[in-house]
Amino acid sequence: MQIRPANPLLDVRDLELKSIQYRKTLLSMIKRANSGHTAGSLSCVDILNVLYNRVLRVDPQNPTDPDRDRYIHSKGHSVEALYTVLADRGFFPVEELDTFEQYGTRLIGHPTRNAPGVEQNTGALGHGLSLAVGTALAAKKDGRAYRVFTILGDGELTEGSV
Ligand SMILES: Cc1ncc(C[n+]2csc(CCOP(=O)(O)OP(=O)(O)O)c2C)c(N)n1
Repeated sequence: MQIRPANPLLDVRDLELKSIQYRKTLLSMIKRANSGHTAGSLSCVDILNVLYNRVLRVDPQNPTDPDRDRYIHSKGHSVEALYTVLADRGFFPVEELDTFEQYGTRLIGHPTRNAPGVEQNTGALGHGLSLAVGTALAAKKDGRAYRVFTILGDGELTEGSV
């Protein structure tokens, strides 16, 4: 498999600095759009930072590699954090974050696969876990070694489907 983790040379201090920048970026997006989920994005941005910059084997230049790890953003309302990290990883230009929630944008208020790097459409609370389990089962059936990650909100955990 060609895919490598983002940058194994990033140390904890580098990641801390990225988290500060990510927080500024996502707050700016929400302020500019006058719309968004501030708390939910701030609560998961550190996890996404470590996932995308240290853990996930994904390649922005080859986003459909069948062996890539999958991340499914079950708490889809916290989309600003996801877009911020995906842009920083190079899945799409950072400048595109300015189009968040604007008419015609790929970066609408919940994740869709129109946005490069987004694996699944999410936002209906509780559905992402099922998608993640199904994706993991597919890996087993296909004999592939990719890993599947998801994040759910605490309130989301009370959804019946979870
Ligand atoms: C099925 C469904 N019901 C309601 C909503 C509206 N909604 C979006 S976010 C949210 C609260 C989520 O709380 P939590 O899971 O604790 O997320 P966190 O605050 O940790 O980000 C609700 C009710 C939704 N997106 N989907």
